[in-house]
Amino acid sequence: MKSNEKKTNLSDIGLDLPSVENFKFGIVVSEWNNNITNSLLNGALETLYNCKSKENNIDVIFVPGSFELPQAAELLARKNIYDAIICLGCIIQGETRHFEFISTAVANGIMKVSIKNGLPVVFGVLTTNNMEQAIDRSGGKHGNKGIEAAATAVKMVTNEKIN
Ligand code: DLZ
Repeated sequence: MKSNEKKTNLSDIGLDLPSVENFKFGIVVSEWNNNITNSLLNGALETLYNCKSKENNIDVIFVPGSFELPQAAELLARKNIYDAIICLGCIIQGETRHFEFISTAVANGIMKVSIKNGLPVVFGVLTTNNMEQAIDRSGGKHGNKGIEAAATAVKMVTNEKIN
């Protein structure tokens, strides 16, 4: 696929990526809705391995919920050993405003960690109205956002104009 073609399913960007053999990745995974986040993790790992990443260059860290993703990402960033950090989570709308608070905090928190540390910290967090939408985006009819998150990390670490 050419870079200027319209992509209707962003999981396609995982098909044509450069090698990341010499880069180190941290993947932070929320245990909340772990049926979904495990699929996101599998998609992310598969993508990194397809780009020649080695197992010992990928650290996977689990946290209780998506709210903890920015906290863990910040602690990983401080180690100064990662080229990129990928955050994977799934926040599903409930009956209260909890969803909005967590989604906003996580998105802002991940951006802050990224800017503060000058490091790609990828937002691989599903924010859906229901479980069906989450299933569709974690290996279903709308692809796997874990693949897209890893592909984003690969593109960021290999972009010579920003590194
Ligand atoms: C508490 C909570 C709720 C209600 N829903 C979700 C969710 O849909 N997805 C998710 O990743 N985490 C959820 N959590 C847990 C919070 O992210 C967090 O772990 C707790 O509020 C403790 O800080």
